[in-house]
Formats: sequence, C-alpha cells, structure tokens
Amino acid sequence: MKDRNILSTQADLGGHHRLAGALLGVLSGAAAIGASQIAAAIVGGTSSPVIAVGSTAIDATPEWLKSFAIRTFGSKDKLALLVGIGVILAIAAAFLGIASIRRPRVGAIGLLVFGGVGVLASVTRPSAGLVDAIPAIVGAGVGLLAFRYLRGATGLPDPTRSSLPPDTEPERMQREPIAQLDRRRFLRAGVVIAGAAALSGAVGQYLVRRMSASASRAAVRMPHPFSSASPVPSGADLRIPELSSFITPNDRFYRVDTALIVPAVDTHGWQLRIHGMVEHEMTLDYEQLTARPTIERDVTLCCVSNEVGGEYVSNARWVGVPLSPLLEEVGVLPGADQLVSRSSDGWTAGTPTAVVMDGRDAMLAVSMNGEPLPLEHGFPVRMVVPGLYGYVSATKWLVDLELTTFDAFDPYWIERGWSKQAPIKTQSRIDTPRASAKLQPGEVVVAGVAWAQHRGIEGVEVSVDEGPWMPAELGAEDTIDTWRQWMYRWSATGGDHRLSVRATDGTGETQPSEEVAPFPNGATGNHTIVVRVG
Ligand SMILES: Nc1nc2c(c(=O)[nH]1)N[C@H]1C(S)=C(S)[C@@H](COP(=O)(O)O)O[C@H]1N2
Ligand SMILES: [Mo]
Repeated sequence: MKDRNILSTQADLGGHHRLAGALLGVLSGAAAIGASQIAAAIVGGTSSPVIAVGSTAIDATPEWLKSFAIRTFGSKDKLALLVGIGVILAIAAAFLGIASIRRPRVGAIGLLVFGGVGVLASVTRPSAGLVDAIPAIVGAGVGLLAFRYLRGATGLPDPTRSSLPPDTEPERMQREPIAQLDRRRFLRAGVVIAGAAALSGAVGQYLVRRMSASASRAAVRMPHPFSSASPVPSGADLRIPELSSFITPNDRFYRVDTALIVPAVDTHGWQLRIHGMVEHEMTLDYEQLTARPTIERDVTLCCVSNEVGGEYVSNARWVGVPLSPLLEEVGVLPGADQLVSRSSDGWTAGTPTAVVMDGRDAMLAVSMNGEPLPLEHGFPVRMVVPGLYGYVSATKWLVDLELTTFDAFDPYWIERGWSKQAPIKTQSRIDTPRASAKLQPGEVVVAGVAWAQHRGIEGVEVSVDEGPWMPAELGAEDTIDTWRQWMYRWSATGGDHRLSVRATDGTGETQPSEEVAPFPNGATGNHTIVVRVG
C-alpha cells in the first residue's frame, strides 16, 4: 500500500513541478557560484572554486585526452572545459532540485556535497592555503539560503517540518504539492535570485580577472631597451612650484577612455593579430612581442577634447616595440592607408599608415616611466604615436591591428563625427599663477608648458593685458615629441591683469589665436587667465 503511494506521488509530480524543481536547483547553484566568485575576489589568489575544480580536472586529465581537447577546441580548450563543468553542474542541480520538491533534504545535501568538492579542489591547488576554502564554503552557505528562500516561495509544504502526525504524511504528500505550487511567488523569487547570482557572478568574475591582471603586471619583466632614450636634459625641468613636472608620474597622468570598468588583460593568453591588407598575417604573443628590439622614448600624449588650458596632456618615458619594422615584416599592401588598432573591449582608432611608417617613433608600448603600463593606461600593450591625438593613435589594451583604407572603415570617434585626420595642434598653457590668484606686487614667475609634438617648440611668448608679446625663457628641449616648459618673470603692479600665452612650433608656425572648440579636431585659442595683484 505504502509503496503504491510513493510511486503514484512521484508520477503525480506534474510538469510545472518538475520545471519549478529544476529551476530551484539551477538557481540555488547559480547563487552559490556567484557568491563564491565574490568571496574569491575578496580572499584573493586563485581561490575561485569553479576555476579550482577546472584546474584539478585539467591536472587529472590523461595526456591523450588533453591533446584531443586541444586538437578539437584549439585555444578554446579551457573555455570548453569550463562550459563542460557548467553544463554538468546545471544538469546535476536540475535533478537535485526536482528531487528536492518531495525531499528538500536532497537539495541541501547536494549543495553541501558540491561545496565540499569545491573546498577540496581549492585547498589542494599548489600554492593554496586554508583561506582558499572560504569561497566554496561561502558559496555553499549562500546556495543553501537561496535554496530555502526559493523552496519556501514555491508554497509547497516542507514534509520535514510538518506539524501533522507522521501517519497522515503519505496521504498529504500524495495530494497537496500539486495543488499548492505558488507560481507567481516562485517566479518572482526566482527572478530575484537569478539577478543576484548573475550580478555577483559577473562582478566576482571581473574582480578575479582584475587581480590576475595585476598579478600578471607584477610578474612582468621590463625589457632592457635596445635603443635607450638620452637622459632628460637637466634644464628641461625648471622645477618651479605649481609648474607641471617635466615627466608626469603615472598616477598623475591624465586618463581618457570609454571604458566604464578598466579592462583587465593578462599577459598570459594575450595575443596581437596583425592582418587585413598585408602579404602575410602575423600573430604575436606577449613573449614574442617583447623579445623584439625595443626603443625607449619620451613622448607627450594629449587628448583632442582638451580645452585650451585643460589638463588632458601629460608626458612620459615609454618603452615599446617600434611599429614600422613590424608593418614591414607583414608587408603592407598598396592602398592600405589606414591602420586600425582595436582594444580588448572593442574600441578602435585609425592611424594613417604613412604616419606610422615615416620614421617617427610609433611604437607598441609596454612600459611607462619605468614600470609595466598601469592597467588604466592600457596594460599590457598600447600604441603611442608621437604627434597625433590619442583618439587616432593611442589605443590601450591593444589586441588587434588591421590594415585597411580610410574609405572602408570608420573607427569609434570617427563614427561619432570627429575628424579622421588629427595631428596635434600647437598649444601652450599657464600653470602658475592659477586663474583668479591673488598676488603681491613685484616679481611674479609666470610658467607653464607648450607642446607641438613632432614639430617641437621654438618659442613661447607672454602678453599682459593684451600688450605686446614678450618672449618667455624656455626649458631645455628634450625631443621634438615632448612638451617644453617655459617661464616669464613679470613685474606685477596693483590691479586686475590678464595674462596670455602663445607658442610657436619648430616649423615657425605660431598657434592660432582664434578660439575654436575641441570638436571635431582639437581646440585652438590662447590660454588667458585673470589675476589680482595687491
Ligand atoms: N581602448 C581604448 N584606448 C584608448 C581610448 C579608449 O577610449 N579606449 N581613448 C583614447 C584617447 S581619446 C586618448 S586621449 C588616450 C588617453 O590615454 P591615457 O588614458 O593613457 O592618457 O587613450 C586613447 N586610447
Ligand atoms: Mo582623447
């Protein structure tokens, strides 16, 4: 009699119940994995249980199966493994979830078993410690909470908590579950858990990737430059208080990009593909790239959206692989007038091929002021092309170079109306005194920077109250690709005064005084400030 009851109740588990059970299992599992990812990001190291299980599986895989996987999935073999683990987990979770409709304990035990596997895999990884057990434990705990919450939201009775006398149990289990599935409440709870799991999984995943990128950055050995830069001439930095230092420290270097979150790219697995209108495509990994002869150069970068007097300009010492020999090696086909560079997050810039090849120090930079590129500035590899605004040349997190034509492709900012051709315009800025400063009468040192990358700065002049242009003293020139400091000793008299600056580049051309907005190819106008003396 009892046996018959159990069989019939199992058969009574309708389609909706089975679906709810499967969802219950999969969502609880997803919540567990999401939580474990966040915990892994906080604990640090390589403690993500999913990755640990994956790595353990790889270690345990016989050689023949590994080579089969590599042959079949190529460089996607690890992804295939993770997808495989995910599918197995999802199927197991779905079955456990269905079973737990009748016997909630099955779900709880399932979560604990998977948590245990995660703990074992995590703590037995080489270099793992006991703290690496935490993410799997947190995951199992959160999974249990999600499971209880979702199970409760089904509205189905929990036979283990029944207040009914035990002998009425088979009777109740036979009928009630079918009647009581609260679909709306369960779906609402399911959406909440699915959202939380997806969000925490994604955030945790990013944090883990970011840590691995930082670790990979810390492990990078900077190549000794094949062609070193000369030391910065001693007179290049006038060392005036409030004047921008000649070399901008990395943490003060301006930053402009479209990335909401900084792309986290590892050198391990990084590849640069050079393709398009070339005789032979080439793909380089990080080791192959940095094994090539490198150059060390000082180059001032600036942004096209820099307003007159703005902060989006900075100077650094870069080490990188010169770009033109690479392009010679792949053999640029005639007509390929645009070099499109693409970042890991899909941003693109288009640089004239002719500019890259004209002998200037266009490079794939790996180091900035003696350190690997900071993550914010494009780690592991970015482009630097002296003389062009960043949006047409300075791609960070570089992964792809394609030779094409200006007619065939519009990169990111060109699609949005900015000019295809964007050489840097000659500009100058007053750093000190600050606008609206209150000064004492007598000698005031007015100082700032001027730039006209790849043409150089020949002269800087200052005008007071729209009076005659008077020559400023120039800091020593480092190279024509860097900015140049200037200073002017002004005998300040009482009252409000307007100070203006303008620069003349190495071709003898003075910066236009006409005030033009940054859109579509760079601002012009003379930086002018008002100060109060007395
Ligand atoms: N991947 C990527 N690279 C990019 C950008 C971007 O949005 N994404 N912005 C460019 C622009 S507009 C400028 S001015 C420079 C700024 O470089 P920095 O942030 O290192 O100063 O990066 C360029 N490289
Ligand atoms: Mo820019």
